[in-house]
Amino acid sequence: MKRPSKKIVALTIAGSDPSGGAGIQADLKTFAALGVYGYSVITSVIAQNSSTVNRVASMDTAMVKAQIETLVAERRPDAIKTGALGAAKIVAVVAEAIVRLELPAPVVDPVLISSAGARLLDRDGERAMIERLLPLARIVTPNLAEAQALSGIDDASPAAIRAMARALAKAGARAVLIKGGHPGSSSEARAQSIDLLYDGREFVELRAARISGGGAHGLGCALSAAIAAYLALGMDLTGAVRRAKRYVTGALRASFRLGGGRAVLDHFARR
Ligand code: PXL
Repeated sequence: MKRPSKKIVALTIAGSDPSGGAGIQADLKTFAALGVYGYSVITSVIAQNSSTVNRVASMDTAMVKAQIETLVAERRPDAIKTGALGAAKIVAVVAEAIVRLELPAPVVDPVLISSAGARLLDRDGERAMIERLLPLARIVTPNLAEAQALSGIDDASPAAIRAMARALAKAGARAVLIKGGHPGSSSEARAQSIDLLYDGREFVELRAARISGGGAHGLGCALSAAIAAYLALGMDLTGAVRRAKRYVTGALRASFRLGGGRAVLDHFARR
């Protein structure tokens, strides 16, 4: 009989994207690409492809709770990420489980609205995210629109973006990564994809050459999953974020289209 494995395990708690570009499916591919075993708890099922969201159904809270408890009874994950949570009551049940089961501080991808425009967290959920989940977060990874919604700061200047990062840290997140919100006006700045990392003390700008083509469906999912994977492997936070950005840049460079919608990442692009 085989002995229990020493394999590193990361857990994603997120929505299902049956088209495989985002959500649980993207997270599991990212974990696999980075050599980490994936656990996955589904919070909502979303009927979508790379261009349209047709229907969203949230799981009931007891089922979300049961999935987490059943996994943890056997093996504690080495890191956790959360993605689309659907409803305030699911945010609450996930936060409660993380505290009660003493799980690792999660990478929180505060998914509010899909790129196709569908709401993936209800309005009350935004407040629950701020009040219940951010105080537990190892890092929160909003895009600019999500950072604006969660901080209530309705501007996009570099000073405003720093204020958003401070506000989310004040809400309790131990670190904040605001993605792609640093436009700058020079052509040099526009040619780069700049993310802002704040650890509660200092700001670090993470730059990568911008890849033309309008991004890809599920980019944020892959980034937060990669951060969780690298944390699970024992990397420090800044190292995990830097490596994760490099991983998604490679996956984006190899992205392709399945139909008429947005490009999807090649999670297994050669690195
Ligand atoms: O990328 C945001 C996102 C997260 N989770 C799920 C999604 C999407 C976007 O479509 O479908 C399940």
